[in-house]
Amino acid sequence: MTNNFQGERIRAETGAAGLRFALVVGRFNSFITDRLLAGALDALESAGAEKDDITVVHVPGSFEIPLTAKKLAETGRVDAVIAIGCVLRGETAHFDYVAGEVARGVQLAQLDTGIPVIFCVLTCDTLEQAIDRAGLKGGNKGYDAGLAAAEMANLAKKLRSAGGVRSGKAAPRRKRR
Ligand code: INI
Repeated sequence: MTNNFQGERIRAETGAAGLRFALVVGRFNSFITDRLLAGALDALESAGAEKDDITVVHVPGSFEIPLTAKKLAETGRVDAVIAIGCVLRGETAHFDYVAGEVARGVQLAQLDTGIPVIFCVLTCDTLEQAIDRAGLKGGNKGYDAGLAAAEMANLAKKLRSAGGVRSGKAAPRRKRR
């Protein structure tokens, strides 16, 4: 159906050269978050990001991620932020509060600042599920987040730049007098 689409189609570059990134990493469940961080750094560097253009900030747990991500985005010195955490379901409702608030806060951080904040916070029922997503069966979600950060950084830049999007319907032509 989209094959014969005639309008404007925007695709962002996926390279990370010349772009600046900040990664906010929760120390809680660091056995998992360290691996997600390694995956994200691997993806960014494979995509061409320079080490000097990457800042890693450690915070106690996932609950602290949104404020830190927002402050980093507000500096105007990063093109994308990656939020890395791991929330594991325990026996109380704590999981629901932490998982819900980090998701909501990360979304608010990117909507409030206009800087993409990539959500790489695992919310799993078991440690095994988290391990699977941090380098084993399910791949490494940190790596995926690194790729998403590069693409979204490029897309946000493109949409910000003048003329990034065509203005929709062409203005009706004026008759020459
Ligand atoms: N933080 C996590 O990142 N993952 C968890 O699973 C978790 N649990 O289960 O409690 C967790 N709690 C700490 C929380 O993020 C804050 O650091 C803490 O409440 C201080 O504000």
